[in-house]
Amino acid sequence: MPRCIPEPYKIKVVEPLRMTTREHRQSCIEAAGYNTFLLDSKDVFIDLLTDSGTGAMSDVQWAGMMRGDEAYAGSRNFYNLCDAVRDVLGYDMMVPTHQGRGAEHLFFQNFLRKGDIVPMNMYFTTTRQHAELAGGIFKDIIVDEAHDPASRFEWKGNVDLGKLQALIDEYGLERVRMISMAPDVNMAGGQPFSLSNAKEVHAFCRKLGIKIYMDITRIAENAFFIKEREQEYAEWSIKEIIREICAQSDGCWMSAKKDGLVNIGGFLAFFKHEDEMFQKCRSMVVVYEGLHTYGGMAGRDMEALAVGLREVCNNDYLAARVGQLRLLHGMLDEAGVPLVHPCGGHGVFVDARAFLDHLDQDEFPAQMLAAQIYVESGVRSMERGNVSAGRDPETGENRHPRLELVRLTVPRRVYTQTHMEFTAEGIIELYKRRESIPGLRFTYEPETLRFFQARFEPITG
Ligand code: PM9
Repeated sequence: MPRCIPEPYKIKVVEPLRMTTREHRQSCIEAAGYNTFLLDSKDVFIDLLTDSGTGAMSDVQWAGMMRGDEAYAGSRNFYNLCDAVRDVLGYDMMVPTHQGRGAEHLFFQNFLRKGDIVPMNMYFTTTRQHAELAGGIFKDIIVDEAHDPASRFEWKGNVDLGKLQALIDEYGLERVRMISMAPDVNMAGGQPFSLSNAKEVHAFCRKLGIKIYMDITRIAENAFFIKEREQEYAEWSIKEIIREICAQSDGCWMSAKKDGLVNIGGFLAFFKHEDEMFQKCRSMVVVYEGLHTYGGMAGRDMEALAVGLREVCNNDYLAARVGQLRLLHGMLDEAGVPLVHPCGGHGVFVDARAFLDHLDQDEFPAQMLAAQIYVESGVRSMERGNVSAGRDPETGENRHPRLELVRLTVPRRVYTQTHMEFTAEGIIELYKRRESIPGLRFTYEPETLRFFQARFEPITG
């Protein structure tokens, strides 16, 4: 078992968890149409559905909540948040939003022209949806290794500049006006890019006048891997690395519910030379989110985020967080459970295609595996495969991503080592009887972001 790294905090408030029987969980998953998003939280023992908005705030953040200035306009907490964004990330201007997809909506509506190509280091569900709604066409420019769960490559989040060049050759610079680069790439298994890759991408794009907008949702976790693995930055502080990452971009959006260490919130941020985009987004935020000095967040939420952005720069916290993930990853790996390697920054990803190798991808192995993990132990996880990828808007066919994964997403500062051990035990038990697990078929398929609300039934006989 990997050595554990103690958390640099102690527990002050506890929230009871309820263990249920297997029979109860079986009836719950059937009622939920085999979709873990449709389970009620009260029926879940350990909730590894997502790390989004599920973290525990610190005493300083809670104290900040009491300092919420709930004025409609010009709340002092807005200015505190602007200061934190400037200080930690380096961006000059910020537009608050209620969460990440609010920022994506404003960004793509204001930047894209119909038919624009949107190259990204792998898709993310809501990001691609908003790019497509604004008339864009998503293209994957991540390195090949990212699509191979077994590859031990340490920088699976890197952009492949050859793929970007091929898009420019095919569509021309008029249609490739931006790229988006996300740290700790979610759908690839929480895999980081290196700072040297970000710098190469920056130099390449600068030369051609292509803008770089980053989705910095999990930037601190990526910064931790850079400090750990990229010799040149070993002595840099996490904050210095974060600022250096952001310096490779023109602007960003963030779902603050992850590395912002808060339960709700998001924003767009830009450097000074992006004043036009900033003004456009600031004008539009009042239509969809709220006034430009709160953008859908309460004053107290902005204060908690201002504190969270500074707190997340603590290397000891990040070492313990990644250490906890490595513990879970290591226990499963030792038992032979197929996983995405190396262990990522926000979750442990099970290779469902290899786990249930008797199923076809159109029998939704990851969806079924997530359902079975819940029935086995009350642990809720999330499908990140065929269902999440959705259908190609042109052909109407399932997209069939190479990665068919179940994500065990660990909320920040919430669970203990024992919870990780319990989670591993349940999955290892399930692995021993994997051959008996059947596939699924849709009974209801929503048109957009289908993974949230789809329903399924087992394929029997
Ligand atoms: N991520 C996650 O669980 C929550 C919604 S999808 C199940 O991973 C990135 C990289 C994200 C992300 C959300 C968003 C959208 C943008 N970029 O959820 O709207 O991981 O705050 O952010 C989720 P919001």
